[in-house]
Amino acid sequence: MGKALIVVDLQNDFCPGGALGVAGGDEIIPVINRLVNSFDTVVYTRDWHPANHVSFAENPQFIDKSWPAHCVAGTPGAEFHPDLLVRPDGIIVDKGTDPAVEAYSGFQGTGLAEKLRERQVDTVYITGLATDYCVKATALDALKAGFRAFVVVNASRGVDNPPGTVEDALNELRAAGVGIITDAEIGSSGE
Ligand code: VGL
Ligand code: ZN
Repeated sequence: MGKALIVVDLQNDFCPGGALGVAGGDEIIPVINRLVNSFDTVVYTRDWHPANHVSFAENPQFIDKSWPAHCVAGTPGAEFHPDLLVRPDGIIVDKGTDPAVEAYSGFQGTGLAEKLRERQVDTVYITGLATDYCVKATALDALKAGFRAFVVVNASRGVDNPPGTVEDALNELRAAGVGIITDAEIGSSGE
C-alpha cells in the first residue's frame, strides 16, 4: 500500500504578509519542496472561502476562531505561495467553500478519502499550515477515515495564539495516534 504527502493550505494569506500570516509559514517551503518529489501521490489543500464566510469577523479574536477575511476564492491571497512546487499531477482539494460552514480538515466535504483509496494509499504524511488548526484537523480526520497519519513537524507552522496552542495540538495528536516526526524520519523503521 502507498503513501501520500498532504500539503495543507500553503497559500499567500497564511504566509508572512498575508491576511492571516503564520510566523515562519514560508520557512517550511524548502522542506516541503524536497518531499514533493519523493512521493507518488501529493495532495494540496486550499482554504477556499466565499467573501461572506462565517469565520470572517470585523474584529477577529483568533482565540474564538473568528478570523480576518482570508483565502477568498480567486483572490491573490488564496493562491499557493509562489515558491511552492505544485506538481501537475497533484490532487488539489478546496475546503471551506460553503459560506455557513467552517472546514479546517482537508477531508471535510472534499472526497479526499476516496481519492486516496483509489490510489491505494494507506498512510499520509501531513505538512503545511496551520499546525494547530487545519493540519491538526486533517490529521485527526485521516485517522478517522482509516489511514495511518503522521505530521511532519518541521514542515508545519502554527498560529499559536495563545502561545502553547501548537504544543497542545501536538499532544492531542499524539494521544489520538498520529505520529509526530521530522522529514528525516520519513521512511525509516518505526515511523
Ligand atoms: C486555517 C484558520 C482559518 C488553517 C484556516 O489553514 O489552519 N486557520 N482558516
Ligand atoms: Zn479559513
